[in-house]
Amino acid sequence: MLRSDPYDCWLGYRTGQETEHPAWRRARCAAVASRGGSEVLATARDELLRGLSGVLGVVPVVVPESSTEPHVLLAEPGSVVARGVLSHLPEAAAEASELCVVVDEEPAGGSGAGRTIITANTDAGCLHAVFAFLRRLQLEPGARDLSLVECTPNTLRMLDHWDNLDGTVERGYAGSSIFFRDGRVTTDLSRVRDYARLLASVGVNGVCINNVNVGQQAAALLTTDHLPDLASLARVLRRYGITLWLSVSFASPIMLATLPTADPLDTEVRSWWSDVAAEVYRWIPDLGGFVVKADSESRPGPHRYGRTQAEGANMLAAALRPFGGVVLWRAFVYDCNQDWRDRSTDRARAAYDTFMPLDGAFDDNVVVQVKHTPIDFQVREPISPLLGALRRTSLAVEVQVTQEYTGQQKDLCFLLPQWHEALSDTLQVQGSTVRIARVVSGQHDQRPLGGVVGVANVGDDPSWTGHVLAQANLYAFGRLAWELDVDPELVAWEWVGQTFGVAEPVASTVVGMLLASWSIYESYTAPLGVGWMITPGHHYGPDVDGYEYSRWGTYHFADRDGVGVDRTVDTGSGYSAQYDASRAPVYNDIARCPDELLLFFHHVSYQHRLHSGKTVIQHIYDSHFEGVTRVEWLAEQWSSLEGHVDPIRFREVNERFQCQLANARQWRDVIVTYFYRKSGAPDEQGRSIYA
Ligand code: GCV
Repeated sequence: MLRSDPYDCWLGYRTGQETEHPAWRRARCAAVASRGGSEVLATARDELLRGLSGVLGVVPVVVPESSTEPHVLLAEPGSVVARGVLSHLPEAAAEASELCVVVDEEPAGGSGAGRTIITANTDAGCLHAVFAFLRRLQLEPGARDLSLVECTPNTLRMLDHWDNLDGTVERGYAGSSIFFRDGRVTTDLSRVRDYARLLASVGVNGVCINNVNVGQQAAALLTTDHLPDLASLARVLRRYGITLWLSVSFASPIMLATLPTADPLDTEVRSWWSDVAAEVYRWIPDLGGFVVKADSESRPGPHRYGRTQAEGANMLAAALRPFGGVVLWRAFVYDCNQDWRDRSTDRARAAYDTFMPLDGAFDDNVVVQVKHTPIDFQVREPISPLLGALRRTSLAVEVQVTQEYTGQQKDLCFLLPQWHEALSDTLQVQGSTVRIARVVSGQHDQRPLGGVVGVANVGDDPSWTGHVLAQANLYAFGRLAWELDVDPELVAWEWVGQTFGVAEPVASTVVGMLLASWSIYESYTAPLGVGWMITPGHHYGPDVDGYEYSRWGTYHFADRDGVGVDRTVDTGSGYSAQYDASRAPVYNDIARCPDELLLFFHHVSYQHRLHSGKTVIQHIYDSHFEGVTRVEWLAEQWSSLEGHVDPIRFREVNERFQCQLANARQWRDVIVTYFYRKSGAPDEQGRSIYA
């Protein structure tokens, strides 16, 4: 059994796989780092030595680059060796914003002599290549050749923290902020350093440390009261190839400078922002830029001044341009003061209605950050129609790693299958089929900026994520940001192998649990894509009508005859027409709409028959009863690993499953009872319902 500290996550480098394989012999014999020009290269060299000694259990000997001993060589970009390696790559690699390469040079006869060269096209890439090499070394102990090429087209691979300066984390389920405490940036940066290492190991290259809901306290991050501390923090991130970003309030000129307005076309406002940008970049020359939530959930924005989202974003972009900064402008703009009586307003429509008319109006250092779902990260929603529709605007797709609506890190829910299902698909763009990944990265429209942003799921909990198995979501986020259509099963194996080791029965048991978990979570919560049956405010556990008569635009319209939201063109809100030609007719047609999204697009009777052959009401009963049985299965699977997983992690995860079981039973009983009372339809299997 491998004993690992949960704090190390997947970087414990204790896989117990020492072998006498030739490739291993080479790694054991020697390691040569580059001459180590930049700080990132120095980090890469240190990590290589640390990884080799952790995995092999010996301290590698550092030999000169020219050594004839078998050795591992970290070749810095631009060096003769690196240029030689990169010039032999396939053409596809030329499109990459970053590429990592490992080449095993094995002389004929496979004696284990020769070199393993690790290199990349950038210094940060070298660090990512080291991690990729160490990953393969651990996961494929039998591989004769450890060569690999990994490229990413995504320039933005970033985590957004919803951390507040008082140390709380909005929608955080893993303790307090690792960045802020008592109104200030934390001074002990050791945890930030360890976090940066975790992120760099999966290629993340940006971190926005403060909540997009920026209040008075956080607005002051732009002042010299905080900038020296932020500069220290940026220095720590920089060593890991990660840039710092800040969320700013659109009303900052009013909040910090007592200007009477924040109108983006006002000259004084514009020059105030330019001065602020100059000061911020004086302290943090490589700041990524600003993240902005505007005109959303009571946050100020350009609409207050009769200006468009583009006018607002471009004003900030102009201030950041001289310093190479970028504005990440969120598309999460909607009216949160809706009247539930008014069925003509549909929150799902909001982002598209606001941003489509502005396609092409954003400056080239603005990236519009689009949640991957049209409303708000429910367990099941369709993909946002903006992805693929905005063609003259740089894009970043936003996913929620923190499990606000998917079990809050008490319930197991491995999210990569959810992200994969939406983002690995294709779209019809002007008659041709295009991969969403190419649109998001900017490749399809030759836009240099593009990528993926995740809402972070970590805090100061000893395991970072509260639920040890939720570490898999952080790992998976990095792999998704690198390669939008990465295979969830492969990633699950990678994470488990590096976290618990590759030995059985642990590896395949945990992989099986992870891969089943999203579908299990969906089965005992809101059915068939309808969403929003959660307890208002904290969003954990069921409250079917909790949001039904509220201002938030989140309704299910269940009555005695049926349930679901009519978003069709003829009789509903017309939302289905926002999709491309491959999706719009399918979603709009009750006969073709996929079962799992039926209630998102249609209001149907309880006796409506699904493609599965079941009626809607029977599906609700069956999925909720089965959901609980499947959670029992999860708990049993984990129990079966007692003695194979170290006691600390075993106990902690076990406790979470007890909590998940209670939650699933509550969901089942509330949902089946609610729909039985509404519909009066009996369960075909006569199970216990609280009539
Ligand atoms: C940061 C949802 C969450 C909010 C969050 C918001 C957003 O509404 O419940 O906590 O605010 O999304 O993405 O801005």
